[in-house]
Amino acid sequence: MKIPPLPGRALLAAGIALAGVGLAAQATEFRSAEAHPDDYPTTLAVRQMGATLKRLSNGKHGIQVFSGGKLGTEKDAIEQTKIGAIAMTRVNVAPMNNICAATMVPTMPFLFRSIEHMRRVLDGAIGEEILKDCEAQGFIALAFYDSGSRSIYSVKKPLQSLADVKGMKIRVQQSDLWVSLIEAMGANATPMPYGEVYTALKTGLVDAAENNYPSYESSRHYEVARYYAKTEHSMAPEILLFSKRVWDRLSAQDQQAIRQAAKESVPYMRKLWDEREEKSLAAVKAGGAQIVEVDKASFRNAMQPVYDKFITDPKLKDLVRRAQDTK
Ligand code: GTR
Repeated sequence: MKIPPLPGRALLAAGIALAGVGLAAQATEFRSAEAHPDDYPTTLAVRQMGATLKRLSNGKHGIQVFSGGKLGTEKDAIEQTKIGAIAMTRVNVAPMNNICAATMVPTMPFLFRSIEHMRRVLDGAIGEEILKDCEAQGFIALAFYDSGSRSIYSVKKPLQSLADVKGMKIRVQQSDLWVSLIEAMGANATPMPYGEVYTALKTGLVDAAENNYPSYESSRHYEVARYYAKTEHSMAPEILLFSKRVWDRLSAQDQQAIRQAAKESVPYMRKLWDEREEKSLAAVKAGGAQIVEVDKASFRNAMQPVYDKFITDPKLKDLVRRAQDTK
């Protein structure tokens, strides 16, 4: 069937109008997608960014955050942002790995030696280059947010070394890199959206998943997967994406205000994050989770194939090398 061109275009225009994307001069509440609940550090940080933007634009622009995955999965939100149906989204870098190659760099297993190292790398030129790399794909990447380190949690038995992970079915984010990373551990990777993981763990569709403490707690995954093995295999951060399509319709002054508001939300987010990590750890322990120390080297030693497969392009090699060399 042939789709008539005019109504299609009219629909798109209506969609863009609904998205709150008007003329540059118009006041706008930019819609932003968020997978986490209202009290999560990422949600609070984007809300604070909205307040800063209000101030910087003399009340003209703000941000309306749709928390709890109301606007769909992270993959959907990225797609909606790309076409300009929504103006912004806060996602993890993982679902961007297949879209914007440079986002693979901060996802790489055991790349960062500590939270401080990660912050130094992402706050500097390397971080800027990675953000910039998403522009050609239709995204103005405004900032990184912390996401701590990710570890594997399982339903049936505690994991202590790589040998224990062999053959397990582990949920991963929707990223080829993540599939390979888990396969390099000798496990089977099952990619699926975040919102489906609780049920997948509960029904035995997967044996394990992996995440940081705040997500492990707020998603209540700890209620079904009680063994949290401190593999700390990746510090894949969060990323704040603005639609280039929407961006290009804004004045230089508005663009500058948005960039500044995003940057100003980063230290606030980090403060919330550090507090939340502690609170979440205490909450999952109180809720019956067991935190298990692991033979970390056994996991780290298995990761070379992931670097060999994904860090082949000279630009990515250079970014990884410079990140490793950052003191
Ligand atoms: C969380 C992250 C979410 C989402 C989730 C997942 O740590 O904050 O944006 O990516 O992980 O595993 O899907």
